[in-house]
Amino acid sequence: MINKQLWSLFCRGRRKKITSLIFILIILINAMFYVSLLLYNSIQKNKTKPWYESLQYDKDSYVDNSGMRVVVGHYVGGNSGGNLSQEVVHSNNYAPVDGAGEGGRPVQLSQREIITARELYPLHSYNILVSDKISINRSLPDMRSESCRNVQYIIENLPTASVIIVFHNEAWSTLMRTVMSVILRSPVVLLKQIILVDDASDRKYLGKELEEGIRKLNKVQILRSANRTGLVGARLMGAREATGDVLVFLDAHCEVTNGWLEPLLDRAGSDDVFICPHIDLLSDDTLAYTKSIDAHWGAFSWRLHFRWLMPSTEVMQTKTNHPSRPYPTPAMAGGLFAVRKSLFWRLGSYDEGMVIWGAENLELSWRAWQCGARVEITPCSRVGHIFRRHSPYKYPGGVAKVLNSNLARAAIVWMDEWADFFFKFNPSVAAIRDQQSVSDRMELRNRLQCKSFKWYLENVWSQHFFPTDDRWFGRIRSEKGSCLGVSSGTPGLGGPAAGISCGSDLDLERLLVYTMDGRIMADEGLCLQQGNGRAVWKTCNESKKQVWNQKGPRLKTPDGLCLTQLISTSTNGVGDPLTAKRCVSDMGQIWHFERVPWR
Ligand code: UD2
Ligand code: MN
Repeated sequence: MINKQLWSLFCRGRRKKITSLIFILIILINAMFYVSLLLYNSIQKNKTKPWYESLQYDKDSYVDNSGMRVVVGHYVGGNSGGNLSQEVVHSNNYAPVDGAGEGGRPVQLSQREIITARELYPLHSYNILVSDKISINRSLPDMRSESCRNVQYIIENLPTASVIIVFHNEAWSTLMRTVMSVILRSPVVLLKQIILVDDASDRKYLGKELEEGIRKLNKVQILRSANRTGLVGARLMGAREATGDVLVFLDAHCEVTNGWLEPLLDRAGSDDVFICPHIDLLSDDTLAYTKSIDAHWGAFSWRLHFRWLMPSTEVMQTKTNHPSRPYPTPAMAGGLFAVRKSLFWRLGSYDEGMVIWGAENLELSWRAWQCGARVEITPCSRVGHIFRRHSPYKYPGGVAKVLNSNLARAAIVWMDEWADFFFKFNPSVAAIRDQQSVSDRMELRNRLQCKSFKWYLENVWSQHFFPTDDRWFGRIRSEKGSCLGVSSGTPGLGGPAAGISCGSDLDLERLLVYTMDGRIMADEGLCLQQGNGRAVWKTCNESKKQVWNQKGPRLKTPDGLCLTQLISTSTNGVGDPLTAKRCVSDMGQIWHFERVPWR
């Protein structure tokens, strides 16, 4: 009896096992089939996808962790190849290697070449060895969106262009590649001329050898400035010679791509806009052409450093609905833009008191907006630019003096009470404030009846993070003794929030804007946000996680949690992490608002 039962159990068990086995096998076969199908599809897709689609953005130099912030110019004057022999400094070693860099691909060097490349790097702050291997006629990928490619322009109706490229000690191959890319990719009837302006370069190869390079290219001419004037002076020299309807400015280390010119001219024709291309990245190391992030516009920090930021929600919406439409930007990067010649002159061209490098891009952007024109970016014109980590050339008089006086000029003329804010917290710039003679620029502002900086902030950049009369400004000190603020590091990168030392009244790192809707903003557009378990500094957005309502000495989230400085062994709270917790009677939840006048 027991045996029978066992037998039937065994039998049932075995049948069950076999059925299960068959079942598992079927699932496995199906899964394998599905996986191979996926693999096959992705291989097929990759076959049709161009190689660059898989490229990552250059995170270090262009986009931050949250995918938003970027640094363009670094105000560091590098050494211009101090240890290199004169022969090396003055020679042009352009020797294109078949296929190198074609299609915008990166060029890899051998171990030995890498050593040489490193030695030569300070000459230009990019890899000159790589540049010299790439043909000046190389092909590039087409990074435009489908909808941009589909826009039809009636060429005969577009205005003509004078392309102006200023340079100081640029590499021969890089400069020539900029020129050739314009010639190769601009409709002949639209390109009136290319004007190269040599800002007193001393490299030998930029003399006869450069003239030799452009001799057979009709439409290209060189102007030479006897003295080092800087990019403003050089661009003005070019602009005065221009005969086209539209001035198109480019840096001397750019490569334009297919269809770059038409969208610029189409928009510039309207005579009320400074129109910029979408700037892509040419790697300073491999010269690979890389797509830059789609969602960006230009603005600036409290210290008036140019920054790429995430555009307003409204602009993002327009970009989604009309991907080929130009969109407004509070500021331009400065180097690459087109403008109708008549508008350029009518609006006061440039401030000729600005020397060498810097601040002219902000001055131009403020002037444009405040005086009735606009600054826009067209996503359909794509131009690659080598973003450098250091300036390779000399700043006569010193980099700080040059940059500070340019910034001071721009601030005095255009920023109204925010100029006082800028000077108050930048004493070294304030020290040279009175040395600036800007009466002609003030006169221009009056003559053009330009609007105020307040109008600009409210209407052009309403998401700005500057203090205003209806925002509180100052230091937020915890009962424990430390302050709220972003610990110094890479500008705009944000990160976990902790108490920092309170510093002095002039320390911008410790100063915060507190808005009427409860946002705690630091410089660089960072807002205090409740993250997972820990408060963090993040790019300001419209999320509720960035709202902290002041209730007595407490800062409360919309869910009623209290901003808390966690307890640690430190006595004053410096370094102690911040988070939002249930409100209790804890000194880590008590915050003192110490107002600091912002001007
Ligand atoms: C950015 C702009 C640049 C300019 C600058 C602020 C882009 C991509 N670049 O810095 O055009 O607006 O911000 O001033 O938007 N040059 C001279 N003489 C000089 C110094 C520079 O001719 O004394 C030339 C230089 O060779 C280059 C151009 O001016 O072709 C811009 O200089 P940069 O490339 O060093 O500036 P960048 O791109 O860091
Ligand atoms: Mn540049």
